[in-house]
Amino acid sequence: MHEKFHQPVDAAKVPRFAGHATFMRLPAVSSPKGLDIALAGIPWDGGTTNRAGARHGPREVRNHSSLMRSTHHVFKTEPFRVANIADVGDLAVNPIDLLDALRLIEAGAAEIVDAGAIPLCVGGDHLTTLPVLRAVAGEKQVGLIQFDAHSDTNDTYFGNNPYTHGTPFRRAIEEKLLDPRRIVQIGIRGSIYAPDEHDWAVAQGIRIIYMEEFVGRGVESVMEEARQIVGQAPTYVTFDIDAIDPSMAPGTGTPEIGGFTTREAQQLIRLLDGLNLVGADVVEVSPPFDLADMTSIAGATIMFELMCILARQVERTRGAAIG
Ligand SMILES: [Mn+2]
Repeated sequence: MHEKFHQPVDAAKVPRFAGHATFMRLPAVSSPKGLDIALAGIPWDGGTTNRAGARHGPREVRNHSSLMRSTHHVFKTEPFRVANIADVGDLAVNPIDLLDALRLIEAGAAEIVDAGAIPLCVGGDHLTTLPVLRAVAGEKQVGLIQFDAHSDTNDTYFGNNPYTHGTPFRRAIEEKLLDPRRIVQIGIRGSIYAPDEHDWAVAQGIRIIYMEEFVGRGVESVMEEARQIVGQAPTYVTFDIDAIDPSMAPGTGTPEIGGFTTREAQQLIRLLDGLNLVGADVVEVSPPFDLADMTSIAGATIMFELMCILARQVERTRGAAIG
């Protein structure tokens, strides 16, 4: 049967462990033109303050994304039939020059946005989200739903260095890429540097939902509030794999116990359905610290869940355009 969109390699014909490792076993394409959703790697961890290794995330997530099948079992959505999706490769990076890396990543993300595709990126450390936000925000500020153990709104590290994976969302607010009143951070926990560490973020209007509050309220209640905060205006979703408990996702740079189960993570993402998303990412998968590939598998599955949400949005938008 002729398909109008890119299709993954059929696992009934070529086993999952064979062939080229691309995201979701989709074709690797050299340009995002014609795509609805562009899957991109950002193999860069130059913003990491402690345990480096997330630069190896995209390659291993590609490998383990071969476990994903064609249909979302809850929505019954077939993402590859309702949206044109492909692996656009890794965005260019520079492992020894932080500012050049940020420029290169922004340029790569801008190519995706300019082609009219929605970027779904795999980091890389969490600083990789900043140049992607520079590309997607454009004229208008966007909202943010952030699943994370850490707020990532600190000011500077090691003297006056403004760019680390602990600072991206402070920079994004200063650069007016994000509307801080439309930011919600979910799953924040762990020891902090000082009692007032989150005061700046709260003063900007960011809604921080600590893990303790999440445990008391549950998935539905928290996501109902998150959806109200971002509304129907353009919103970016960022999923730091350290939001998940290190017993289920140990391969990450800054593990914090007391995290989400992988099942809660899936439930949280499914409740993003119906929002107006301009991009999404999964960051901080660090294969050198992984055990039995469990973090890469979790990362690939989170990516699949996000891809299905984006595909459903593409389908809705296309249906509205046709009338
Ligand atoms: Mn983070």
